[in-house]
Amino acid sequence: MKIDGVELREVALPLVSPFRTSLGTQHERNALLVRVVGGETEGWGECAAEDEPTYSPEYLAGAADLIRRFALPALAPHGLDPAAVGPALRHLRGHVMAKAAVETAVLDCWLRAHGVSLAQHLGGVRRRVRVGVSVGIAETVDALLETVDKHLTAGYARIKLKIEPGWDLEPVRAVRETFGPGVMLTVDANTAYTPADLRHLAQLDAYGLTLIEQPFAPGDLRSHAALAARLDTPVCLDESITSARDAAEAIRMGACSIINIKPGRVGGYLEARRVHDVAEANGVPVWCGGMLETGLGRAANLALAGLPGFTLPGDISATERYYHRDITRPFVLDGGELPVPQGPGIGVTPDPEALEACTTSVEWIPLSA
Ligand code: NPQ
Ligand code: MG
Repeated sequence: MKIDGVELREVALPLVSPFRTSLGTQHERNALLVRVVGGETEGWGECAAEDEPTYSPEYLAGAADLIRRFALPALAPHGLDPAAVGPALRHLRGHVMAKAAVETAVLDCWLRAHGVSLAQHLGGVRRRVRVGVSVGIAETVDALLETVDKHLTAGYARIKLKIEPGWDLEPVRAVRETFGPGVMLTVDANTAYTPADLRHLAQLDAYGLTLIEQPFAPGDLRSHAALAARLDTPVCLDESITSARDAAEAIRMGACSIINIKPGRVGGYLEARRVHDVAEANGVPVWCGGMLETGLGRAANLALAGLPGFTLPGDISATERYYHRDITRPFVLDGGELPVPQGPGIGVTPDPEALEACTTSVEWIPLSA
C-alpha cells in the first residue's frame, strides 16, 4: 500500500489550569497532528514538541518544517510500512519528536489496515494501567496541598511534584507530612539544578521519594551518576534519554536506576519499546512520561504503558486533569487506573466537530513516489 498524502494540522487546546515547571508556565497546549492517508485507511500521530524549544531543542513550527521539507520526501518511495520509517529518516540528524509523529501516523494507519491494536503490536500485557499526576509549581504551599488533596481524592496512584531551586524541600516536606508515608511521591526538576547542588538535593532523602527525575542538564550523565552514588533516593532520567543507546550508556554509567520513557523524546513507539527492552534486561524499571498530549497521544501512551517493564505509574492522567474538551473521547480515571485502548491502531480517532473547533491551521501534502 502506498501513502497518498499527509495532513499537518495545528490545534490549540486551553489548559484547565496553568502548568508551571522549572522551564516556564504553560496556559494552552498547541499541538501538531499528523494524519497519514493510505488507500481506504488513515492514521494519526501527535508531535510532542511545544511552541518553544525549552524542554527539548525541538519546537512545533520547526517540527512541521522538518516533516514537510525533509521527512515526507524521504518517506515517499517507501509506501505504507511502519518498520521502514526509522531507516528512511535515519540520515536526518536529531528531530526525534518530528520523526516520532510521522512514524506513529504511519504505524496507526498500517495497524488499522491490519486490524491490530498498538498495544498488541508492542507486546502489551495489561488491559489497564496505574497512572499518576504531575503537579506544577504552585504559588504557595497551601495551594499545592489543596491541589494534591484533590488528586489523591480522585484516586491517582502517584503524585509527582515539579521542583526548582527555592521550591523543593519545603513543598516536599509539607506534602509528605500532610498525606503520610503511604502516598507514592516523586519529584521532577527538569534540569534546574547544577552539580554544586548535590548536598542540597541529598536532603530529599528524608522524605521517602520513589525517585528524583532529571535534576541536571541532559548531557550531564556524570553528575547524575555522582548524585546516584550519594543518594538513597533512586535517580530517574527523562531529558537525557533520546534512544535505546542512550539508555544503555546511562545504565552502564550508573547515572540512573529508573527511566522515564516518552515516545516522542526517543523517536517513536518502536524505539520506546527498545528502550523498555534495554531497561528490562538490566533490571531497570520504566514508566511512561507525558507531554500534555491530546487524546491521540494519550491513547498511544496507554498502549506503551501496558508493556511488562512499565512497573511504575505513568504521567498519563485523565483527560479532565488537562482539558475541558479534548479532540477524542475522554479518558476517565477508575481506581487510579486508565484503560489501554483495545481497538485497531491507537484505538481512538478525533471527533470531527471537536477537532474543527480547535484547529488553527491545516495543510495537505500529497505524496508522489
Ligand atoms: C516532564 N511533563 O516529565 C514533562 C515536561 C513538560 C507532564 O510533567 C507543555 C507541554 C509544557 C509539555 C512542560 C510532565 C510542558 C510539557 C513540561 C512537558 O518533564
Ligand atoms: Mg520529566
